[in-house]
Amino acid sequence: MAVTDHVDLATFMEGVKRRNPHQPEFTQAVQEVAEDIFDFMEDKEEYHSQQILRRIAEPDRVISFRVCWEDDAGNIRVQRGWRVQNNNAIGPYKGGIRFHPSVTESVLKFLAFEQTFKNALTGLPMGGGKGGSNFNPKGKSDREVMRFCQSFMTELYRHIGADTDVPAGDIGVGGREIGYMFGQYKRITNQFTGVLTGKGMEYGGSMIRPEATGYGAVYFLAEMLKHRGDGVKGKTAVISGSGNVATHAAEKITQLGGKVVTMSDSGGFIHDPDGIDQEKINWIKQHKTHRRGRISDYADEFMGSTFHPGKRPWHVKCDLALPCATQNELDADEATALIDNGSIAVSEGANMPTTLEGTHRFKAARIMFAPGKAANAGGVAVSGLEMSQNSERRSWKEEELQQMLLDIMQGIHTRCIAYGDQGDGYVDYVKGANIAGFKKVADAMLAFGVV
Ligand code: NDP
Ligand code: 2IT
Repeated sequence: MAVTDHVDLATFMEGVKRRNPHQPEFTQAVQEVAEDIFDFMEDKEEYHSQQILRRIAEPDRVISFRVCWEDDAGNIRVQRGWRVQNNNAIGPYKGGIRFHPSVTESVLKFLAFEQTFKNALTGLPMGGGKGGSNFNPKGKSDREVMRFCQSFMTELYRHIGADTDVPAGDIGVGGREIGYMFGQYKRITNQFTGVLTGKGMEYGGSMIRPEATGYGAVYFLAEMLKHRGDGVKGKTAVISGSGNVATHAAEKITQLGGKVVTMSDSGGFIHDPDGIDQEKINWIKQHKTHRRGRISDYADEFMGSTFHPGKRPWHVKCDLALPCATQNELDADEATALIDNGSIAVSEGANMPTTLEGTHRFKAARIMFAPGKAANAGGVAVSGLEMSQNSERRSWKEEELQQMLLDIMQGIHTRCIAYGDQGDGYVDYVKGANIAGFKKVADAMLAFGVV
């Protein structure tokens, strides 16, 4: 007879909050998943008695370390680095690295927790992890970024490996940073392995990895619309962010015949009622990624557009909304504004961009709402394909990879329907994604016994 009581959701969450004080992002992410999983587990004794959710919500390990580096002026700078290895029940830990001043243990624990379900949803054999640092790449020279990346990897290298833990990019970590980190890993270990993904094409990277998250988020959106007999063509989209995910989401919306009217960064948003076409998207990519400029400059460059300092774009009327910047960037009132303005679908390119209350409002309004763990899984999915190509020591063709990405996003949509279809025409994609992701990880954990 099991000695463990069946706790209810409230008691479970009390425990999570007690054990993780001052970690609001982490407890928020656990709450959002637990709300669905407790319903699902109702009649499943084994998940309860084996404490599966409690175990997934306790990272396998959290590694934290000091990162020292020297800036161009000769000052010694000290940053914090982390790698959260959340769960490797179905494959090596896998997930990005974020460099941003807002990075804390709580942020990385939430991201690693989410990643565990997301990676399971892709159908590929990847566990969940996330890492990063409170390093701020803004305003730093290339050499400063290089020295920081080398110092970061000088500690991280001992915790990762192609079959152990495979990091990639995230906010503030793109091709340049992956290059510096891969170079340092190779130098220290004298091994050329697929230890990172998002690599350059010259040294083991995969075609379409840069595009995959944004494209995937739009493929998922298109699947949701198709399920209702609709499509992206002719629709107006509001997008936040102007980095990797946002620009590629904008590109795919445009390719499918939609019109993107906003993009943003941490300084505010630009509104272009004429539409942000491919030429303008190319300008944003150049300006934000290569010149490391500000989105506000867009309004000086393109006639008819306006910049709204310190504001977010969710009050602009649209059919489709794609939050693609950061966590908690769309709150309850903004969710209501979108609903009141007639938006029909939201696809989260970012991780947990909608607050818990915002999510509840979208669900209550029964609009199509794709949570990040489903909608933005295209990036890590192509990372998984990059791992396969590295293991095989060959590269697949772009057309093959495009098709695989589309298939994977359609597969995730099908898995969400399997557990999220409410039987009355409404699909609760949050519930579907949480349960489908949980079940795969949970069943693997049951097979391993108590570990
Ligand atoms: P980038 O660094 O390329 O771009 C981030 C964008 O978000 C920038 O426009 C940035 O503005 C803005 N932003 C970042 N932090 C804040 C903030 N605190 N407030 C307002 N704006 C902010 O990152 P990505 O595009 O790669 O990542 C965006 C989101 O997508 C993140 O949530 C990430 O976790 C998620 N994601 C990324 C994947 C990937 O493959 N890259 C995969 C799956 C999810 P500014 O320039 O002013 O900093
Ligand atoms: O949040 C994410 O899924 C990512 N940042 C991508 C992770 C990866 O390993 O490609």
